[in-house]
Amino acid sequence: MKPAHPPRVILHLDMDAFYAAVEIREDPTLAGKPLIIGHRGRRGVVSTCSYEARKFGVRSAMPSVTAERLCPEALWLPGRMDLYAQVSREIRRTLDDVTPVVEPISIDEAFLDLTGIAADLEGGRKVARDLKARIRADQRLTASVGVAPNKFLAKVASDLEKPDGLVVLPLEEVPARLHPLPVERLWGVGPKTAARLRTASIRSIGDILKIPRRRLEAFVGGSLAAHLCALARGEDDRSVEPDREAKSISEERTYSTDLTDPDEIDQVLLERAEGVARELRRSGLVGRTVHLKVRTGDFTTWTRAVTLPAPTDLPEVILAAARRLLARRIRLREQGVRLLGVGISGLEPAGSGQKSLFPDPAQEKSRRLARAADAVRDRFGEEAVQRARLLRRRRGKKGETPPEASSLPSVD
Ligand code: TTP
Ligand code: MG
Repeated sequence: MKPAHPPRVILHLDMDAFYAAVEIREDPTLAGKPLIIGHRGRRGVVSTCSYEARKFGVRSAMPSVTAERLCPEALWLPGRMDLYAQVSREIRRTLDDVTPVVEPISIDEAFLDLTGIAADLEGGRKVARDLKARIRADQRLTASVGVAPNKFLAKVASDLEKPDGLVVLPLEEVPARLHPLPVERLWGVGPKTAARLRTASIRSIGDILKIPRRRLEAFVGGSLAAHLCALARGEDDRSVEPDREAKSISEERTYSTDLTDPDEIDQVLLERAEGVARELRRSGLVGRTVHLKVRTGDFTTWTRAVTLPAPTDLPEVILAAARRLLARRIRLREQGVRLLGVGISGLEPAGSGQKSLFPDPAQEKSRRLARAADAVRDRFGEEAVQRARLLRRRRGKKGETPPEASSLPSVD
């Protein structure tokens, strides 16, 4: 008898040493050499490097001075974002030929849902092989691909045999291939949680399932414990979310009681900025024009917008722009706020602009934190990760009603 639902077949693709590989393609004399993409010097950061440079310990996001010390003979290139973005778009078209269900994660990474296209994981392997061959033929670049019954395992699999890997990871192989990996590989485990887990002698993913659940809960709390155990068993039911052709992303809320306290208004502004930033990151997009929409108690609606010097997906940057609009371009007088919305337009794929190539370490840290929080929120919902600022907020929000069908205020 056939099962009611075909088995899920999820593919994760991640290009190998992406920026460096594109540079080597453009100048084959670089092949086989330690190559670092980034700016040298005290303020520089490594974007990525060739696998030859990795042998010396050089890594993405490392300060350039450290990389120079580890690998003095490395060749350095500043990077050409527009070229990498162009290659990324071309690869995306190849992925679109496989299935319409493509979820881009970053400039060189995407999930594809092959359910219904491949009958089972072995069918997925064939699709993956063809896809890699096509990328190699069209782009002269290698990709590493993982095929598994869910996103988490597919992502783990694509990383197992980098570069130029193709790993099919069925549930049966979870003990052999997933359990030996360090706990940091689980979504939602950052350095802090990893350190806490180490005090309980949990180092590998398999260790998570070895200690009594109660003890694990005592270390990381109940919901994170449940999440980690599910991942350690190789379970993950999130779906591949194809990116909509979004022209803008926005979030607004109407309040049954007008907000008057400036602190409270600032806090909801932060919440909306965080929501918009998170949606940008989920969609692999950055945006350039920040919009603010405010309806006051007397039903006057203000819409204001400002265009940033560079596109962003960071909540802090969106919040700062929204705050400026609120402070300088809207006169609330004694009117309370009945509706508040934050939006962003001028969207483009993350990484296609000039800015994100050599980010300053503070922004990079912020982005990393945001991504880690995204991973936990994806699993547990909005409340799972809240910035300290949001937590301090009084319990019992003021009669917040569900978001209106978001209409983005026009640019003025
Ligand atoms: P990654 O896929 O993380 O790295 P990679 O493709 O260079 O190497 P790997 O074979 O391990 O996948 O990131 C893709 C590109 O994004 C990378 O080539 C450069 C850029 N990038 C940065 O600019 N800064 C960073 O900190 C990271 C992680 C990536
Ligand atoms: Mg990559």
